[in-house]
Amino acid sequence: MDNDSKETPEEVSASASPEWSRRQFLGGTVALGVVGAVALLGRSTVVDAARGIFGSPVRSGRVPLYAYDYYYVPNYMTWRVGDRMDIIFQNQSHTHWHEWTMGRHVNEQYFQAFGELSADAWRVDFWDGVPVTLSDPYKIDNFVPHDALVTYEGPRSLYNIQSGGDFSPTLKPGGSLHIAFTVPNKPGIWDFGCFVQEYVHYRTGMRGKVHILPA
Ligand SMILES: [Cu+2]
Repeated sequence: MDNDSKETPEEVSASASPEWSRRQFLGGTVALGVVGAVALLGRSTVVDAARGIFGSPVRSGRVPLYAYDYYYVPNYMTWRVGDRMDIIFQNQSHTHWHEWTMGRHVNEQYFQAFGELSADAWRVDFWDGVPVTLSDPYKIDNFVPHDALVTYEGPRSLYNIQSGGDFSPTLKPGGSLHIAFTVPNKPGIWDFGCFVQEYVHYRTGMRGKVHILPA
């Protein structure tokens, strides 16, 4: 390509034409490859992989977590063991209920289930044994503490505490909840997700990851 500058305009147009076509072809092939990868892996997986390469800053203190139809912002976070977290969970949807659960090894056999799910979504619930303080409940549909050690600020009736399933605050449209805790000594990659409407939200992309670094 160093010779291009020495060519006359006529020669450039004559020689560049096939090269351009080839580049267009290659570009098209790469684009098809990316589309194929997205179709195979799902959009969120590709995004996660990219962020895994480039890293993300360690979050602590007040961190907003937004629920939309059907995704979270952010969908990837890095925490550090021992750090104090104040997750402000907010449902930005005007029409849908959303929850926030976190764990490992989703029970995929329930993906085809219909109606009520009686079992836990995660085989391992991140919140087991974790002290958590809930405050500022607003438009809470229900809250399942499971095996977390929960302190409730304000009237318990506002939380509509239920039993069964994983630790999961479920918010009505426009709802919000302050979830305060110290990151427990559970380093590694954790998944979070919303299993509302028989896993449809989760399967549609309403999920994310938290990478917990050792203290
Ligand atoms: Cu949801």
